[in-house]
Formats: sequence, structure tokens, C-alpha cells
Amino acid sequence: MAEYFPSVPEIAYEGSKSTNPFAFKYYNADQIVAGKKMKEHLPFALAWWHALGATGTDMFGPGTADKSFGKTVGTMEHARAKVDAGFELMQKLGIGYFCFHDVDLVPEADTIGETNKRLDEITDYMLKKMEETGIRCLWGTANMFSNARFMNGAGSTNSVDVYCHAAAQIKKALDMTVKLGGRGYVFWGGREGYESLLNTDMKFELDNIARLMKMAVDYGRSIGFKGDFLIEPKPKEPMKHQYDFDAATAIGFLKEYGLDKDFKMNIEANHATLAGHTFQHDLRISAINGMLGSIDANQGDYLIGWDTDEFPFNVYETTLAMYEVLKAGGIPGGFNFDAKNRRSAYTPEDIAHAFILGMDTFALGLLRAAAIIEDGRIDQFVKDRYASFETELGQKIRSGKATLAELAAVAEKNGAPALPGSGRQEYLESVLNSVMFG
Ligand code: XLS
Ligand code: NI
Ligand code: NI
Repeated sequence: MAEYFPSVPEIAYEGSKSTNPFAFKYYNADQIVAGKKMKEHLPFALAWWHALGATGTDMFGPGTADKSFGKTVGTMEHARAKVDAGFELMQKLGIGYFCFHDVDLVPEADTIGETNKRLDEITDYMLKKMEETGIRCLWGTANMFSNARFMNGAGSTNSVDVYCHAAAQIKKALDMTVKLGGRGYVFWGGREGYESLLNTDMKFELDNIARLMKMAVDYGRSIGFKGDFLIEPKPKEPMKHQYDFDAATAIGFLKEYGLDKDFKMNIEANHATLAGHTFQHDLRISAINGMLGSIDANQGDYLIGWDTDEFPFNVYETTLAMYEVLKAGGIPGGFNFDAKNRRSAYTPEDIAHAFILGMDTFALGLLRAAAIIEDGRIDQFVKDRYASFETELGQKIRSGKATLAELAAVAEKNGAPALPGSGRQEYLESVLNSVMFG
């Protein structure tokens, strides 16, 4: 069989002193960290759309990377070549999973029936490759934002015909996710939002989005899908206002509509920062609600106001993210590299370098997060900070038995309270640095 990345060797771990650009410096799959192998902590996935599809097209110019894999783009031959190229890349990098949208896999035909036939054919082919290699599917999704029909959204559309088309795509994408054994099914509501309230019935749209999700859950469960449904929050881009603004908003929506038992969050670093939060913040919100499902592993650029989907290299960010993941007891849905090369890094070798960077950055984050927990100073500080609530009165408040009048009487008796104690932020930041850099 043709080799699509002949200049990319199998990538092995060589340690932090290695200067080999085609080696892992920190990601050592079988190394035990906090009681588990690195590869078990970090189920990495390749995103079909970026790794095998994105060419670097932007608003000002065409793509720079050739992702034709020697075939004519838009043909089934090309779709099959993408499968071969993708599995070759994942094998060389030791990546165990992939994620896909329906339209990443095959060119869309004029009718749903014909598109679905193509999807059946390609997923048969993928299944064969999966059996040969042991590579698995992390999650599937339907692209309900690129085609012009979705200009006003899918679940939030004003057109009942478009709504039905979205239902058909979700149904097929769920069929494929089950066929490929995917762990999760994602809803990213790219165009589930609005530009102006002058033409929008917000309540109508939210109700309809929830109904579509409920139908997806009912159908998914009926065909034996046991994994998590996932919402991937994002505040804006392409729409000005997106309904799944951030984790807190999406969780509130799920609870409002009774969908919270079947759904969790897929948190993307760059989406959290676009919402004005840290990556860690949205992970924590998800975790404390029991809804930390999976991660879209990338990073944004703090100087740019949109989703740049960069491969992660910010070790502070991945350390604090992995701290959340370890504290939550791991992440069932894994780490999907929803990330792409920069436009001027367009060669096949650049793709390998990007994954090496991303995997190493998360491995380093895992190592440093485990060290923070083992060091214990930060956790102890947080615990001690709330110590006054360990008193008898504090316990009474926490168990919900105290009354406002009772507390007011305590306050009157005690007089003005002492200051609540220093937050020691700068000290804790220096602890973090010393754990990170030794
Ligand atoms: C875009 C989203 C998208 C989802 C899948 O910003 O991150 O790639 O992950 O539809
Ligand atoms: Ni994104
Ligand atoms: Ni994403």
C-alpha cells in the first residue's frame, strides 16, 4: 500500500534531552504517572477535519497544504486515501483514536440517500482498518454549520425542512458512531445562535434545539448507543451570540430541559478563552456538576479574538487542565486534537511536529499536575482557607440548618469580623513555578 507520510518515521519517546524533531520528549506511553500509564490518562484523538482536511484556507487566500493524497479531491477515491493516510499517521504517532463529522468522511452527494450510501461504504472501509490496527473512534458528530442550508442554524432554524435535514444527518451520524464503536456523540452548535433579536424568537429556538437533542438521545439509546452525548460550548464565531456560550450556560440549558442525565461537556480550550474564561475554569465548572466528559485539546492566541485552534504548547495551561482532570478522576471521553497547523507550516512533516508538540505538552501537563498534587501545598492551602466552616456553626450553615436570624444574632454578639485571611496568591503562584520547574 502507498505510504502517504514517507518522511515521517514511527515516533518514539527519547526523553527531554533528545534533539530529534521526530521523537517525543515527554510523552512516554507506558510510563506510570499517578498510578496509571500515560496512554491511559491521555487517550488522544486525531480530528479528521483538521489533520486530513484542512489546507490552511483563510478569508484572504486559498490553502497552502496539499491534502489531496495524490487523488482528486471530492471523489470516493480521495475519501479512501484519507482513511489510509489517517491510519498511517495515527499508527506512526501512537494515537489511539479519531473523531469525525459526517462530511469529513465523504463528499456530500445531491441526495441524503446517496450521501448515506457513501458513508456506509467509507465506514465499512474504516472498520477494516480499525480491526487491523486497534485504533478506535472517540466520537462522531454531524456537521450542521457549513452547508448554506444551515445559515440560520440546525435546531434553531426557522425552516422545518432544514430541521428535518438536521435530524437526518444526526440520525446517520449516530448510526455511524455506533457502528464504529464511538465513546461519545458531540453537538457543537456552531450556528445555533443569532445575529440580531430583531429577527429572532429566542425561546422558540432554544425549545427546538432541546427537542432535537431529546430526539437524538431517544434514537441513540434505541440503537444501543451507551456513550455520552456531549455539548461543546463556544460563545461566538461563526455567530455573534451562540446559545452554548460556556459550560455554565450549557449545563443550565441541559438541566432546564431535562437532558442532564444523558449529556456531558466537551470542553475546548480555545472556546473557554473566547468566553473570557480560562480553560481550567470551564473544566472545573463541568467537573463540579459531574459533567466533565471530554476535551478538545488546542489553544488560542490571547492577542486574537477568534478560534485559532492551535496545537497546545502552553504548559501552564495544560498543567492546570490536567490538574482538573486528575482531581475529577480522569476523563472518560479523551483528548481530541481539534487543532491545525499554522498556514505557513504546510508540509507533511509539519503535521507530525504538531502532534508531537501537542502530545508532549499534555504529557508535561500531566507530569506537572501529578507533582502539584503530590506536593500538596496548594491543595492544603485551599482546604485551610475554609477552615472556619469546620466549626460547629460552620457545619450548621453547611448542612442547611442555620437561619438568617440566628446568624445575624451571632454577628451582633461578635462585633465586626476580623479580616478573612490572606489569599496568598503570589505565594501560591511561586509554589506552582517551583513545582513546575524544579
Ligand atoms: C469549532 C468546533 C468544531 C467542533 C466539532 O469551533 O471546535 O470543530 O469540535 O464540530
Ligand atoms: Ni473550535
Ligand atoms: Ni472543537
